[in-house]
Amino acid sequence: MRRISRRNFLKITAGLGAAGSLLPFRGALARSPFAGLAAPRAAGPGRTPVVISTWKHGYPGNEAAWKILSSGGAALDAVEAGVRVSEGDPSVNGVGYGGLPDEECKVTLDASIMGPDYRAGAVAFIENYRHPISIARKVMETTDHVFIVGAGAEEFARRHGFAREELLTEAAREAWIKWKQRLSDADDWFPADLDHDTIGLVARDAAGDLAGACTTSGLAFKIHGRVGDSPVIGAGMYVDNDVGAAAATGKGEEVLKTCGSFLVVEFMRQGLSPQAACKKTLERILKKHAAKPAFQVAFVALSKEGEVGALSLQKDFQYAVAYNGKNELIDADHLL
Ligand code: SD4
Repeated sequence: MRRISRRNFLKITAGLGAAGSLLPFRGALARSPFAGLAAPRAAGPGRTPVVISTWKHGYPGNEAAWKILSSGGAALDAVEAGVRVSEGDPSVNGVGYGGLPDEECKVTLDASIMGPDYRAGAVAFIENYRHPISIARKVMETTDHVFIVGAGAEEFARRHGFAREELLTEAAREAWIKWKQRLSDADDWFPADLDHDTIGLVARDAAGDLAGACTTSGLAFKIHGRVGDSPVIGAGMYVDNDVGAAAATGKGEEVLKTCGSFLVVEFMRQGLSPQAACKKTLERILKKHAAKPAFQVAFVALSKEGEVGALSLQKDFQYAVAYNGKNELIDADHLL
């Protein structure tokens, strides 16, 4: 996997002609072979598949999504398959199996999914199910509800045949013990030294339809019962098939208060590019804080036309973009 900085990326893309204007990050992507995958089936100008996702594990997530999109599959199937990769990977400590536990050493998971037909499903505060995204999809497809939480969501999953399992890995348990040992009066349930990991992944298929998925174990060592932005439609993720899609990562409380992903899509509706929409949304968050915040928030966004954008408050946010048979991990620009 090759990483490029945004600055280099901009250099690479400088000089692309007008024909490149619909293509997300075309120059950069053209340089990175996306091994073994076929070229997308384009359905006309502005109708090629695109996937964008958060963090470095978005890269393998994009691959799984791309496999579906490149064979003509639906964006909804692609986003579910994409984030399931992180959910099943124990080395990703903010999602699914291997996710860091809450303050009671319980792994509680949140997820949301939304399709092009304005349907959505979500679960939150759910334990012992590795793939909450698929449970969220079941909520969407088999009920007229959108959001089921806690014991009710677990029972819903059990009845639909999802397998219960222990999700706390040895590494996550040890991390919890270390956190416990270092607890002090100054602890605010927000350990600054842990990476964010939530995967938000949005995609467009060859038919031009959009879908999004977001899944997380939430903030490490959170208060038992705490739910962040990720499973909340419009906060952690949002799709409007007429306009665009967006997903968030970082401190969920800030994204919740801003209705972050919804706001990104609304700014796109007003005519902003995905990049400008992410920027304006992050500026909205900044405006509400007198002092320079220490927390991280980042967005990825995708327009109906297939343009992508990504931006974070703090440095060290990475996102992955798959387009035209290529996949690329990119260091995002940041506001602070
Ligand atoms: C949350 N937004 O629960 C999530 C955490 C996150 O990467 O994004 N971590 O607040």
